Amino acid sequence: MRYHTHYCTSGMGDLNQPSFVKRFNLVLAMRLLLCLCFAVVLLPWCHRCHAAERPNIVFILSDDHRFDFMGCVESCPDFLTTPNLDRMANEGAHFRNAFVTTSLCSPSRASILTGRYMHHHRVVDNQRPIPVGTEFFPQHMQRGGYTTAFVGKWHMGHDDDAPRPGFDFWASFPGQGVYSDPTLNINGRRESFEGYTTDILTDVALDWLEQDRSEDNPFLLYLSYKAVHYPFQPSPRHAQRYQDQAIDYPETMANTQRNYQTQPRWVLDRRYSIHGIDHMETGAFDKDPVPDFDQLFHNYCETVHGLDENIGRVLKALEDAGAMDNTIVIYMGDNGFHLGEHGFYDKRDAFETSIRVPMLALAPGRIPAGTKIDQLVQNIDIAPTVLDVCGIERTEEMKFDGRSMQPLWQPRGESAPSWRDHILYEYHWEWNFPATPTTLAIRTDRYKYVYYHGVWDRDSFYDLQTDPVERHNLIDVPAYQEQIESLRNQLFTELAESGGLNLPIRTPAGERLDQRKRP
Ligand SMILES: [Ca+2]
Repeated sequence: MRYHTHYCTSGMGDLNQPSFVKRFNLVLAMRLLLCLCFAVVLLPWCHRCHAAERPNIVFILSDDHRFDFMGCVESCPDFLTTPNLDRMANEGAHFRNAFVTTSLCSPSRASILTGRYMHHHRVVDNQRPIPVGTEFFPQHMQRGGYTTAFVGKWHMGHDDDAPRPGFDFWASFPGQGVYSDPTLNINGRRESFEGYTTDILTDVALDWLEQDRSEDNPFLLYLSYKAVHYPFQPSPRHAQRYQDQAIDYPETMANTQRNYQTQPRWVLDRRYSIHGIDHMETGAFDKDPVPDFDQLFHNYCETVHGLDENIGRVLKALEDAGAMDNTIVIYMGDNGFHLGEHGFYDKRDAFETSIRVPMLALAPGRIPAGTKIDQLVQNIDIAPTVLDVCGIERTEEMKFDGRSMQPLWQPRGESAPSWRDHILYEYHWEWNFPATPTTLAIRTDRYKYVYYHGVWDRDSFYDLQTDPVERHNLIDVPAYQEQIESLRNQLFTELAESGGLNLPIRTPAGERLDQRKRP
């Protein structure tokens, strides 16, 4: 009951200089003294020694947080404030072109943990656990001497909250979890908590940081928030915070001929599905009472605000502990989210607001403040990046589709590091939510070609430079046919070479939400 008592009464309480703060402070003081003694003759040495230390990793994952709902992004709503995420961007690196390989919770989480495409890890929907025997990057870190912890939403399969391989400490819940009063499986024992889940997960994570552990072992904290997944639910202290703010509706939200005349038919059709603006769950457009779109939008922003506040608590705790100088904090979302774009409030498809994610990295001394990274990076890059920065030796068995992003933030020579010039995207049709077809896509820094499988419809081709909101599908424009064919060939050649043309048909499982509310 220790956790229950502790957290139920702590709420958003301060750390009050816990033991790990004092321990780190003592260690910091000793290091400073040592460096001072040898400063004159050994300063260059000290610097090199420090840089060679194996860093701690705090990897923070959120759910459905779109890339531009951070104050540091120009298209962020004016009223939404995210000072802690902005701080990470200002004092660290902001990956301004970060994407997922699949825009859905479980497949994206599996891609982060394995560094592999969905067609390799085989988690193609939200209904099933990851295949037994799958290797996660925290397992490699454990073998490399890291102490590891997982706190929060796992969500691969709905029923099982048991500890997974790769983590010395485990605190999680089955499936999507709840926004308040969660029950957590902590190392195999269930504990009930009272309060807002985002706060409680932070409490549990900070408590784990407090615990005594070997000075010789750096740590990995994998902190995976439930927020900001639908249905959005802000903390009571943030409810109503943004309710009176005017919303700037996306250009592609209205059901007009201009918005839909060149798009595939399924796009218009999806407006009337459970993930569409004109479905029963949204009010302003079809007269249902709750929640209407404005309410949805405001709730989302308030939930993001609570997430940001808790990320601030993590940063402060590391800072108070004096641990920030040897810790790399990475923040990202598991997929994007439309808030009205194309008539949707969901993800899954290959449109920009679905596949883009926020990604930030803060590491004073390692990553220069204000670093802006514009290369195309993806969720599959996380695993190889973390192993690289931690100096974990790569073996033959470690197969990653992504690559280490470390060269992107290290001081550059005269030329930029070589990097991919396009990304691939894949989404597998779900029996539970049939409005979005199986989708394969290739995106360069300017163009996007999207192939839809198993549906009588047209494909998509967008020029993101002249049409960043993807309103005009150019798939039938004669002038682009050569380019379209070239991208299509490249997409299928790369997928074939990677074994990506054999997506499985699964036995239907879970609830089917296929109501179509089309006039
Ligand atoms: Ca998600």
